[in-house]
Amino acid sequence: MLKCQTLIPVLGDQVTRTLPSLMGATKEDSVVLMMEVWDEATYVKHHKQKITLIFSAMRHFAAELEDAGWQVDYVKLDDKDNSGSFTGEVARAIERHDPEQIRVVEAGEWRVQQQIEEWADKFDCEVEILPDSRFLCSHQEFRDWAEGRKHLTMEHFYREMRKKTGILMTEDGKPVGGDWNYDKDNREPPKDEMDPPPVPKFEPDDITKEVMELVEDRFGDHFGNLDSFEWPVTADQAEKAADAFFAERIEKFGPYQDAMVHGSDDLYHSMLSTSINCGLLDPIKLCERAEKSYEDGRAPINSVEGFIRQIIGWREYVRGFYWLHMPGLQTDNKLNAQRALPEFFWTGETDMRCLSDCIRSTHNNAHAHHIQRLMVLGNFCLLAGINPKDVQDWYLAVYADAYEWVELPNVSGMILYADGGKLATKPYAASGNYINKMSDYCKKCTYSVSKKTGDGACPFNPLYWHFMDRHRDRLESNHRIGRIYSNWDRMDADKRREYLDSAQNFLDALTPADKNWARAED
Ligand code: FAD
Ligand code: DLZ
Ligand code: SF4
Repeated sequence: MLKCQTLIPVLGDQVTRTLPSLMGATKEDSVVLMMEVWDEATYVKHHKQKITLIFSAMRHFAAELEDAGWQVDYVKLDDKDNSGSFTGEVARAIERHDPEQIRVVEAGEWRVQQQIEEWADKFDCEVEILPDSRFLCSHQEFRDWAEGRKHLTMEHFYREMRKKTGILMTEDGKPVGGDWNYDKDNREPPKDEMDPPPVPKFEPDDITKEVMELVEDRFGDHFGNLDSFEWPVTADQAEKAADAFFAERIEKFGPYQDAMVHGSDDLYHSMLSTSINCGLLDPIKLCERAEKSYEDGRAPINSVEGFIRQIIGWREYVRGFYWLHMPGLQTDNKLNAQRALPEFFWTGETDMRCLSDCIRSTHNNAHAHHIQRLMVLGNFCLLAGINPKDVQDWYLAVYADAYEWVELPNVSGMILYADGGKLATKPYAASGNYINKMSDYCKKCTYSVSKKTGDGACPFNPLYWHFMDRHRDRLESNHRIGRIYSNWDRMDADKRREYLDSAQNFLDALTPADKNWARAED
């Protein structure tokens, strides 16, 4: 087997042509190691489309590297001696190549980083762990920013990132357009005349088809539908998907960012998170393209600023937040939520039309857009008091863009308030009113959104007050939410009882999932 000086392991979310470990390495005396491993494919039972996306992107990237003259050692899942783990595969590769050095980019996830940090002790070669320059803000920079702050407000962090990049900044250091944030213009409900252009879909090629067969064969019992797999799996395809977004959809991205339409899964969203997170697209370049759309007069400031804020704001912020609070974030449960995830999260079988539509999209596409994840699925889990572990596992398993560094802060912090308010200043709790305002779901729902309690009432209505009532001690002193309690106190006692009884009846009738479908059984 080929001997080399440097072994360069490239993980499944590192399929980036300009990956720091590849830059500056010499092709002649390096071997790039890519590994399909059982541990990664099953630490949660990922959606079939997610495994297909990662394996296919890895196989295409390996072929691209080989074409560019790299020596690639690619371990397939079904290779006879595959050990099933990153560390096991690096050990085997060391035997094959006898390297003097391992050069690897830090892992996105805490779990994997723990493994990488053990390599220097385990193996008889030097291990260099490089920072992941595909993010704007390093772990240390985020820690420095967080140091001494009472609250880690995303908006403050975001302004620092705007200044750092100069994106949407004037020459004299002011935000372009005069405001930092145009969110107030980005809350349009859906309109009948909305006609979003279709998102480009990519027919599976032979490599992807082979992976799909493997996934059906080895992961057939995982959640999700593989028939509709059409995600970009190469950098060129991802670039085409980005081109279409900037040509056709960014203009209306802002106004309809929070809109939801039954059966309409993309609307004006970019649908680029799967490509950004595995490394096929450069997030900063996307922000620069968005800025250019504004400068060229092709998109309004509220759309462009909104898109850029999601990326250099939220995306960078949640990553910094994750590394600052791990591993504790995984087990935080400050609201002491103990209920099991209902079965319908896996089957989609519920009369709640909003939830069934979001779960349908999740099952068919391994995707749901942000407001569906936050204000329908997430809001339900918060109000119903579903335990954080079940919710984390579900979100990590079912979305093709899910990696723990981005999923966990969104789940534990943003939707469940399980971190006690470190990320969000208040829980994102809402009654059916909000969903009715921002979607067309309620019109044809079995439940009536205007009915507050009793048979046929939208379950979100009583659940909202049940949640508020049971967490009064913690939430009443929160100045952003506390005044709600004067409305509650103004209701007569019978009405309050009706709300609480309706919610309790609904909760008692929920069927819990018969097992945690996101975890393999021991
Ligand atoms: P767009 O609406 O077009 O937004 C543009 C980009 O902004 C996205 O591609 C993404 O990179 C970034 N972005 C937007 N919102 C967030 C956010 N809250 N956190 C981080 N990045 C953001 N996003 C993931 O990439 N992976 C996840 O596992 C994930 N889990 C989530 C769980 C919950 C409970 C919630 C509320 C949100 C989650 N998000 C996650 C954020 C968001 O829902 C997705 O990034 C978005 O739906 C992806 O679709 P899009 O590319 O069309 O996004
Ligand atoms: C998500 C995933 C899956 C399903 N499988 C693999 C794999 O077999 N090999 C691999 O290198 N990466 C995989 N990934 C992505 C990794 O989980 C991801 O690189 C880590 O989360 C990084 O911390
Ligand atoms: Fe969802 Fe309630 Fe509207 Fe039905 S009525 S779609 S359950 S918000």
